[in-house]
Amino acid sequence: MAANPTTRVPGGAEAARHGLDAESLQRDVLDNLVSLQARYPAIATPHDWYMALSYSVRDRLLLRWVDTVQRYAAADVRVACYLSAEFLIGPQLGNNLLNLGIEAQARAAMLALGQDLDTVIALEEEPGLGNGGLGRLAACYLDSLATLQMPALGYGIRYEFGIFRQAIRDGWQVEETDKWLQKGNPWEIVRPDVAYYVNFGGHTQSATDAEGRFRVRWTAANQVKGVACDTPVPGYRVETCNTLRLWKSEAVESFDLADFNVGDYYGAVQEKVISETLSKVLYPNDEPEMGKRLRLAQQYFFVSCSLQDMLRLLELKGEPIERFADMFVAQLNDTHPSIAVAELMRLLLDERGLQWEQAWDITRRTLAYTNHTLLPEALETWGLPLFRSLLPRPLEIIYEINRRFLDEVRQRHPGDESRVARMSLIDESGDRRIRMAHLATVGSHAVNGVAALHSSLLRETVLRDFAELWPERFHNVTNGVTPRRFLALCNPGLARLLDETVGEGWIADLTRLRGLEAHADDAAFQRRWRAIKHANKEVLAQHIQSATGVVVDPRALFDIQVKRIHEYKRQHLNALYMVALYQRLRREPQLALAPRCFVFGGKAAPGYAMAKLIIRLINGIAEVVNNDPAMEGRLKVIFFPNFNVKSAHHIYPAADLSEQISTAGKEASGTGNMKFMMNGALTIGTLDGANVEIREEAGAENFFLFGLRAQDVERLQREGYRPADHVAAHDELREALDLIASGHFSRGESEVFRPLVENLMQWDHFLALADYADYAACQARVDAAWQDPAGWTRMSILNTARSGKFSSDRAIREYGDRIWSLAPIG
Ligand code: NBX
Repeated sequence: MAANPTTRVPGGAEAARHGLDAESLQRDVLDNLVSLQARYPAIATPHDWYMALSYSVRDRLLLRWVDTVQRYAAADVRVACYLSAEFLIGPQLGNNLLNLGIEAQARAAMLALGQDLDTVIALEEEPGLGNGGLGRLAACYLDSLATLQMPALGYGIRYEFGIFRQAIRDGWQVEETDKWLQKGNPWEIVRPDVAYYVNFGGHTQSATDAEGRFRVRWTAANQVKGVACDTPVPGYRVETCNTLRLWKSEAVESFDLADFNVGDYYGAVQEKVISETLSKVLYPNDEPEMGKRLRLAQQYFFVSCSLQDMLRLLELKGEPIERFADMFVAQLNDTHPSIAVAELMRLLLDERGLQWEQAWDITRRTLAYTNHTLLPEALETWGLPLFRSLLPRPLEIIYEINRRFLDEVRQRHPGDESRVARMSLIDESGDRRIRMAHLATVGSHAVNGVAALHSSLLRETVLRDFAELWPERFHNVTNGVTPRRFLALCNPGLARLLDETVGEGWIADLTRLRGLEAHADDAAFQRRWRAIKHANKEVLAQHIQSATGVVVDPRALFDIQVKRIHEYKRQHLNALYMVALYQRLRREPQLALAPRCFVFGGKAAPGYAMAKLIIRLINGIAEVVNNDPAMEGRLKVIFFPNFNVKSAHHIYPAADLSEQISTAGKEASGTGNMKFMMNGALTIGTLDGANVEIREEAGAENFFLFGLRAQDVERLQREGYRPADHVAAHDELREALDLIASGHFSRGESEVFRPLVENLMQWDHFLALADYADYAACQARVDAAWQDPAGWTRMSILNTARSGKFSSDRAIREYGDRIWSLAPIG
C-alpha cells in the first residue's frame, strides 16, 4: 500500500496529545483500576490489570471511532456491510495494541506497574463467535477494511455462548459451555438506543391503503427487540476505526406490563425468556435438524435488525430511499443471512410503500452473495412448514420472487420444465424446502466463490443453471488472511527479521515479502530463520506440555493439521499414515526416518459421531505411541485440545509442515493453509481450494503435492469406487487398518473403531484409501527434504516470500473493485 497521508506514526508530540505514550497509559491504567474495577494495586488480580489496560486502550480508540462514524455519515460514499452469522474475532488486546502502534508503550507502562504485558494479554478470554474458517474470514476482512480505510460495518449476532470449549476425556471430545462474557467484555459498547423490533409468527392480511395501493400487514404472534452491541475495529496504523455491530435479543416488554396486568405473570416471564434465548448460543455447524427453529429465528433476527439499521443510517444521511443501493452494499457471508433478500423487499414494500419493480431493483443492487461450500449436505434449505410458521410474510415474498423468476426462466427456455424445477427457489422433490443458495443468487448482483477452483466448480455444478443465465454475475475472490494477526502479532521473532530485511512496509503490503527471495540461499540468513522457527517450536512445546502433559522435542519435524474435524478434511488419512510409520519403526528400529511430532487440533460438531471417533483415534494412537519407549526420539503424536484463535497464535509460527489434505473438490478454499505459508511452513496437500494457488505462488518445487485431482474424484465416484481394492493392493495400508480394528489403539477394545474401519472399507466417501499410497510416497519426499536443512530452509523462506497474494488486503481490494464499487476514503 502506498504511504497514506493519514497514516499515524505514533510518537512525539502527537503521541502525547492522544495519550499514546507510556506515562499517560500508565496513569490511565491506574485510574481505570480504581474507577472501573474498584481495586487498588496491592489487591488487584491479574484479571483486574487486564481489564484496566483494556479499558485504557479502548479509550484511545474512541476518538478515532467517533471520527470515523462521523466521516461516513457526512460523506457521499457507499458503505460495505458484511452480514455474517459468525465473527471469530479472537482476543482483542494484543491486536489493538499492534494496530495502534503502542505495544512498546503498553509494555513499559505495565512494567512500571509491576506487571508483565504478555501475561496480561494471555488472560483474555476470546469471543468464540464462530465455528471455523467462515467466521474467521469475516474477522480478517474487518481488519483489512479498516486498514484500507474503507467505509464498512460488520453485522452479526452477539452470542452469549460461543463455540463450545473442547475438553478431551479418555480420548473422547467432551463439550463444555463457553462463558466468554463471565468476567465482562471491556471492548463492547452496548447501545440501548440503537434497537429494532423483529416480528415472528402470526398471520398476514392484505388491504388497500389510503392512496388506493395494495399493502400487506403482518400481524406477528410475537416480537423480539434487537439491541446493538458495538466493538471497535481499528485499522493498522491509520485513523480509521470501523464498527462490528452485533445484535443481542431482548424481550420487547418488560415483564411487569401487559400480561402481568391480566394476571399471567409467569406467562410474561416465559415470553421474556424465549426472546432472550434468541442470541443465547452459536450453533455448531454440521448439526442435524435439532434446534433448527431457533437457528432460523437467529438468522432472521440479525438480518432484520441490520437492514433496519441501514435504513435508519440512510435517513440520518438525509438520503431518499431510492438511493439505498448507492449508499449501501451488503455482502452475504454464505446463505446464513440470505433471508435478507426477502426482508429487504418486505421493508421496502410494506414499510416504505415502494412498488415491486423498484424494490427489487434496489434489493438486487444492494446484495451480493459469497458461497463457501459445494458439499450438498451443507447447502442450507428450510422446510416450508417451519418457515411459514415463523416467517409468514417473508415466505409470501419468496413465493412472489420465485413466480417472477421462473417466468423469466420459462421465457428463456420454453418447455424446459426440468430446468425450471432445478432452478426453483423451492425444492419440490421431497418435503418442500426453500433453497437458500438459490434465493441468495437470484437476489444478488454478484455471486462469488472463495478460491479459483471453487468458483469454477460452483459455476459448473451447484449453480450451473444460474451461471448460464447470468454469466456476468459470477466472480472469484480468493480468500485471504490478515498479516497483522497471523504474522506480525503471533510471530514477533519473524516479524523483526522481516522488518530488518524488507522494511516494515510488509505489514500493510504483504507483496513486499518478495524481497526475501534474495536471501533464500544466504547461509547466515538461513541460520537466523531456523533459530526463529526453533524458538517458536519451543514455545509451542511448552504449551503442548501444559495442555497434554506430553514432552516434545523442538528438533523434531513439526507436522501440523489444525482445522475443524471432518471426513472431507481427512484427518483420518493422516492418522493412517502415523499408524504405518509406527509399524515401520516397530519392525525396523534402525530405519533412517526423521523424528516427527504430529500435532492435531480442531473441534468436531457435537452431533457428528464419525468426526468424534476420528478424535478418539488420534488420541488412541497418541497414547500408544507416546508411551512406547521404542518411539522415543522418533515419533510423537499430540492432540492439542480446544483449538481456537488464541492457541492458533502459538501453532502456526511453530509449524514445519502444513497438512492440507482434503479430498480434491471438497475444500472451498481453506485459510489455515495461508496462515501456515506466511509463517514459513511447507505444505503437503492436494490440488484443492486455495492450495492450487498456494502452489502456483510458491512454485511447484516448494510444495509437496499428492493425490487425485477434482476431476479424478468425480470420475472415480461416477464409475463406482471400490475402497477394498486399494486395501488389497497395499500391505501397509491393510496392516494399519487391521491394527486399528484389533483394538491396539483402544485399550484392547476392538469395537471402538469398528464403525470407522467399516465405513472406510465399504464406502470411504472421501477417498482416503484411494489417496493413501500417493500420500505415503509424498511423505517420504517430505522426510528426504527435511534431512537437508539448507534446502528445507530455502523452501521455507520462499514460501513466506511468496505468500503476499494471501493477504486479506488483496481480497478486500478485489471485493471493493469488482463487487462493491467502493473506494477507500482516507
Ligand atoms: O469457509 C469454510 C470452508 O470450508 C473453507 O474452505 C473456507 O476457507 C472458509 C472461508 O471461506 N466454511 C466454513 O467455515 N463453514 C462454517 O463454518 C459453517 C458454519 C455454520 C454452518 C455451516 C458452515 N451452518
